[in-house]
Amino acid sequence: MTSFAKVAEHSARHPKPEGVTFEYGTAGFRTLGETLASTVFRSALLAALRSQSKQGRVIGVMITASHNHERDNGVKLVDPMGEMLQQSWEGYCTDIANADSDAQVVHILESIVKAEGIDTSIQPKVAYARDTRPSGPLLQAALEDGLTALEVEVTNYGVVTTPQLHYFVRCLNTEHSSAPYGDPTESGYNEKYGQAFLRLVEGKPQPSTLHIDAANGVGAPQVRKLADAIASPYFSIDVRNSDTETLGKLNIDCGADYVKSNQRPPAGTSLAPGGRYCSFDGDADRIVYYYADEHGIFHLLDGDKISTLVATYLRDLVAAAGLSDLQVGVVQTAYANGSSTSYIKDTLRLPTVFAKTGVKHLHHEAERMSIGAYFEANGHGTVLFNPSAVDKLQEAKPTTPAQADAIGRLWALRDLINESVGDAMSDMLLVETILICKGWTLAQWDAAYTDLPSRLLKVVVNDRNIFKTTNAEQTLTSPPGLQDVVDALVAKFPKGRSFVRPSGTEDAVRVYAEAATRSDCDQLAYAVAGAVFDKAGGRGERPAEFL
Ligand code: G16
Repeated sequence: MTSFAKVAEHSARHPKPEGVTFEYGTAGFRTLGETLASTVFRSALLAALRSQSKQGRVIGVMITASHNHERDNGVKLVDPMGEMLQQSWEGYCTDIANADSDAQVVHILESIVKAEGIDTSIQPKVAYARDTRPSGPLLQAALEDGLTALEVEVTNYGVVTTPQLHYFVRCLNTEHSSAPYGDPTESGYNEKYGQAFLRLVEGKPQPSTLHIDAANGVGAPQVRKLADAIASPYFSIDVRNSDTETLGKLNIDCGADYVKSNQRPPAGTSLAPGGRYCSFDGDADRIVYYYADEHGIFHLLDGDKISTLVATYLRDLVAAAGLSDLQVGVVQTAYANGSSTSYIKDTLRLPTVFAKTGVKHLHHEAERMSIGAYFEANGHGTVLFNPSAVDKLQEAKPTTPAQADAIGRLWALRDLINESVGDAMSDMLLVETILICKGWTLAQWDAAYTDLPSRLLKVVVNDRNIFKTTNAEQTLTSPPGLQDVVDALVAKFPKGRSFVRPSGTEDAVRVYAEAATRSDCDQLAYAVAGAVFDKAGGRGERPAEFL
């Protein structure tokens, strides 16, 4: 029987900072690392209850702030199949993080037990890990104190990528089932994905070296271990921005978020024409590719390009396997480039739906499809095989060697993909597989369609909570009147599109714009950002580069 007797005493060691309000946002709590100890301690308590509410299955806790600045940190809970925490529990997380006293922390735990009908005699189990941030060890200690207070059975995975922790949780919870996901260890991860990759590419022409920008984060050591496990010329890599020791380097002037937002290579990287490049973010859950053409012009292959590449490949394999009733679909967010959406609908003729930002939203939409590819433009995403699709693959009776080959490749692809969450390393192997099988350069991949020029800006405001949206975050309902201003600006530019939404991971409002030309796009983006700044309490410098 779990007792809350020790909770108040342990909680007193991690006082909540005064005047700070915490919110479980797009991907858990994210804010200055130095303010987070109480929140991480309390997240441990909730993870224990969540485990008991799931009959003692393992819940994951990841300490990371992913793409954010190094001084930030964060914590999120991972549900038993490696997916993001069920949304109905996010409110509990926010409530307990903001409890004003140790007694209130206990009171909230008791009320959750009652509301969820939790059997507290069940042994809770939690697996946890952290990224390379300097505040990580202290926050880990706070987490461990919370787990100790509730006598949780723990597995500490140390410093790993966020998607690895998601994978471990899924493996731990399926270990003794009829469909074990894999061995819940780093070497099990490398073995599973590495072997699937080799099964798919062996016998094809070998690719040139892939230059990987690891954002000076945990992806650097982990991708090297993956390469050691693969030990094949099919995966020849050169890892850059791999300094996880020097303070102040994580995600700075490098990494997937920098490359996508600035639409240029990491600082200090000169791209050789024909070379192959990609960037992870700080915890390796996002990936984007890029290259320079023969004129030295930079070209970005972002999450939209990855999803169209993957969806096309899966669609063709399903057809070659003779499984015409298996429908491949694509899930995007409002950030998807308009050209990619048109390409999916009009050229690929695949169903596509829009979800709110945050992989948790895309994941749920993709679960409804037979085979659902979901990617955010920022490079975060994966592919899900619905159980009915898996059944159809199992029942398939190939009548030709070509059909048998396609079915075998679909099985191998399923082993190659981290279905629990978007994963830079697994996604990279997936992209590499498709490029190797097609014998494509990055430029050939890029040729499918041309992106509309786009721009993503951040505006810092006094209170981003006044921003409310609807229509998959494409329309503002608050502050009053601001959407009308955005609409009027958009109407001035051919193929113009713009929207404004509050970030769930940073203290800022995001402004996205696209239009037919680079100049129009930038004018639109800065005009909308200026309107946000003027009408909704902008702080600091007004965004006005082009006005
Ligand atoms: C997280 C989420 C992503 C989301 C991104 C930005 O990424 O996992 O789904 O797109 O934040 O969210 P927002 O615009 O709300 O700040 P990461 O890589 O930081 O975990």
